[in-house]
Amino acid sequence: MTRPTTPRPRRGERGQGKLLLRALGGERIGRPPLWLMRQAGRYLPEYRELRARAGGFLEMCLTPELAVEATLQPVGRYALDAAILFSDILVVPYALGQAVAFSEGEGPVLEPIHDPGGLARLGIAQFETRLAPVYEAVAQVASMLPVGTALIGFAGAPWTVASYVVEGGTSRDFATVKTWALGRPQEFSRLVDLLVEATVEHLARQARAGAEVLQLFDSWAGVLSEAEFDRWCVEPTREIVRRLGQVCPDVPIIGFPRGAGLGYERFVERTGVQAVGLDPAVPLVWAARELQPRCALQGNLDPALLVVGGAALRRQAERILAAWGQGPFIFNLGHGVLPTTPPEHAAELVEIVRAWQG
Ligand code: 1CP
Repeated sequence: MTRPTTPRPRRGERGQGKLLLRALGGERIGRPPLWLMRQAGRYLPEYRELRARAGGFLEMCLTPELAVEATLQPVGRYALDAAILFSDILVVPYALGQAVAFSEGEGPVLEPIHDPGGLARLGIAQFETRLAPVYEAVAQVASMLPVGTALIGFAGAPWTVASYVVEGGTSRDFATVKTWALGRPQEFSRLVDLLVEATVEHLARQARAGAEVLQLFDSWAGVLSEAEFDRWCVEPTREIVRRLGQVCPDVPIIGFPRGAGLGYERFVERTGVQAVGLDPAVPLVWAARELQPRCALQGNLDPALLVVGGAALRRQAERILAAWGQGPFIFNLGHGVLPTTPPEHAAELVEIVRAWQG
């Protein structure tokens, strides 16, 4: 493949020269772009310090100065090719009217909803007002990023967000949400339809405020059987991608149906995403052959290797680069940075990827 010369990007230009956007445009790049899921977070001492000052986690997401600072922390520390907005997938149920809290050490706690009575309490009336600070944070970050760094906005995909809405927090077996989805699918689809609408709104607003790429996190897609995966992951994602294509056609979308296994293939075929995020279990050769001809790949280093560092980190990073660096590819982890990660290991990874010559 020939490599077109890159025009030098000017500050504020809606960046054609940015490596991330070039990879999402289907280009194979000598040194792939790199960012890390959950790149802002507890493994960084400056994040822990900010978090202690901020008080609650939701307050941090909804106070533009704090969200902006957290977003910029990893970008200031490492030479990453993208910033991802500091926020959370659970701001959507919060803005729909559900009580959402983040308790220290316990993760998110929501007032669970599992029937039409509960559904009736949710609505989009307050949505834009409640999330206005998030869009303000996007606009501020967009004006502050270094030339060449792309800004990613995000949301949870409907199935994953529904799992928190229904279970009331993190689940081990997804028994309540699956019982609803399998037992009363017509009723459950009302929740999913509402989440599709809210997600489109939320992502379109981030794009309008300056996000150049959008990622949809379907972190719990891997617990669904084949037909359910189609109905609650693939189809809602396809609808979100279709609707965003009407309102912000130039903004590429990365889908991440974590744990989808062979289902990744159908996800890529049906949804129309520009890139797919792959978890660490996905075989490298299979993905290069079956998925990469259709869209850009993103992933898939095991986050535990970033905790380990050294030779083991280098060996697997180079395997991934060799397997996927020949096509459109964005280097990333296969899931979020673990809180126990030594910050210097992230710097090692940045060096490995930047030094790679495909
Ligand atoms: O106390 C703290 O500091 C809170 C820890 C934390 C952080 C740093 C939470 C609570 N959310 C976040 C930020 C966050 N969440 C980002 C920021 C941008 C980044 O740097 O990447 C993003 C993209 C998310 C997305 C998110 N939140 C997902 C999808 C990705 C994934 O990890 O699977 C999910 C499932 C959530 C829910 C959530 N929020 C927070 C926690 C601890 C959880 C997960 C709990 C669980 O495992 O169920």
